[in-house]
Amino acid sequence: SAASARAKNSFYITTAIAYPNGEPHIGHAYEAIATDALARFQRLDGKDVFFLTGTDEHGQKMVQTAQKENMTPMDLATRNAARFMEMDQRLNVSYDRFIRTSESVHHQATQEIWKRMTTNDDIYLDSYAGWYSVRDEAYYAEDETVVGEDQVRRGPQGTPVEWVEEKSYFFKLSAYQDKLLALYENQPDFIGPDSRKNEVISFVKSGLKDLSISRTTFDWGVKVPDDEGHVMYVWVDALTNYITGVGFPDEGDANWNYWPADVHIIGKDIIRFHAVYWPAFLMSAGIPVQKRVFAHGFLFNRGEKMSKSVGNVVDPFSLADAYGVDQLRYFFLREVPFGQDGNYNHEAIVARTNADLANDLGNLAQRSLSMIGKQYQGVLPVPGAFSDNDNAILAMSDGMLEQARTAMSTQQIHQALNAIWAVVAEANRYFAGEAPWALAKTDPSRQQTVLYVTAEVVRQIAILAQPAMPDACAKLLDILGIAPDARDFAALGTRIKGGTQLPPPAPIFPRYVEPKEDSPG
Ligand code: ME8
Repeated sequence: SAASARAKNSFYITTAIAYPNGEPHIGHAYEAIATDALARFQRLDGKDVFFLTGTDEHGQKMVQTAQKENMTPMDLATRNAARFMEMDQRLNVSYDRFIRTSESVHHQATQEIWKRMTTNDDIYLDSYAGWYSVRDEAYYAEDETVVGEDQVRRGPQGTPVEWVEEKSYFFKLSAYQDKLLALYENQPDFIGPDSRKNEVISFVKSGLKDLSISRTTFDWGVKVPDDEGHVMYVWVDALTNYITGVGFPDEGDANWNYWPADVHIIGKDIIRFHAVYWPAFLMSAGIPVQKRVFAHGFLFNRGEKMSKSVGNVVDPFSLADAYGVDQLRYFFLREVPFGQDGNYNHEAIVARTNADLANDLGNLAQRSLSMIGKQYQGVLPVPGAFSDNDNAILAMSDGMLEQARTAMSTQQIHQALNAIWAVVAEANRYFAGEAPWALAKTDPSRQQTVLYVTAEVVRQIAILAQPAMPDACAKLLDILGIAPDARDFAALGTRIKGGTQLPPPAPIFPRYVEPKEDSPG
């Protein structure tokens, strides 16, 4: 059927939904950029992609921040959700839907999943007494907390916990221990990277307690059906965004075919919610579980964890202004092995921008295309017979797509870029070795072939680097005369056409030059 054909060719990817209790920070930008690169890659590879992002607007943290700012939680959420959308626009993040959990469709979806879990006999009323971190919006067992020298008790992520005692609904998480372990066993790709998978498996093996899933001491959240004195624990509603976003509970909604999600992209601090609680809720409600969760690492500014209290938060807007959007995107995706923690600082961003982009790719394109401009009036030469060197660089270039596919299928974005930049390096060696500038007089037909081969390799690089640098690659493809409908990965199966008139060349990757004032990194 059309629906199953589409289901087979579809790709559903999500970011975590951010707490809009403040402005977006660089960790949010990093996650959005990486998820966008993964989404763009699949689109260019012919998949029907749905990319969901948004904001997680309920919970005690939002209530407390709103109180401090003398606002309602709704006004605070609305103000900051707008900033998240601006960030996505600034960073060229190509989401299909931006969900806000305060939307009424989301309240309905969350009440529906709650009802289904109730029908499955997994929810009961009792009372909770234990530790809660408002900053993490997480319950912790006593043995997960420690009292520091400052006499403050903190949870495993270092955030303060407070004692909570109230009437509460519980989810029978303990009943899902074996089912979850079977899921990890039967679906070995369910959690990536492997280090996180091991962490989750040992957490589940250590024994699961039932989970408190409602609060009564504030009312900013999704109401519990038939018991309005309770609002749902924010994580129940937050996780449900992934199905609201594709039409749940309307299983006749065309977007419902995207479910189950191919991958949830999240940070390592929230793996437990996504790889333990979420599949348990879904199993309880009789909804297929997501295919995969991938946890990226944390970004640190010069080795320190960014936080407002430390005062080293660098906002994504100023970084984009300082270095350029594509330069910033490339830096994060190439520099930090996806799944590991990473550092960023001014010197590292400048080094990448100038070496990989301005020198290696930019100069190669600029030198070859300006030679075509000057010596051939901008007409891309028709090649003669290919030499062994020509065939070798073309073969290496033709091999990029499979390497990138393999890497991207497990979210190894940096590996895909490594494979592409290995060809950039080899193409520079080829160009220097063939020395086409010296061939103008001695062997013009050979010069024509070398310029053609170089243009073809640059075309392939530009097509494959689009997920990381959409705007710069579009400009590069413009000056190579590539039509807008010949820029997807299917176009890698053909060769650039010799004899075509190219537009005038223009520099694509400027060198970073230090401004007079202090730099923001
Ligand atoms: O956790 N480096 O929201 P959030 C990299 N609302 N990633 C980082 C980071 C850093 N320094 N700091 C945060 C929440 N992140 C919940 C999610 S999903 C149903 C609900 C990542 O605003 C973090 O790991 O605290 C998470 O994936 C995302 O940013 C949003 O974090």
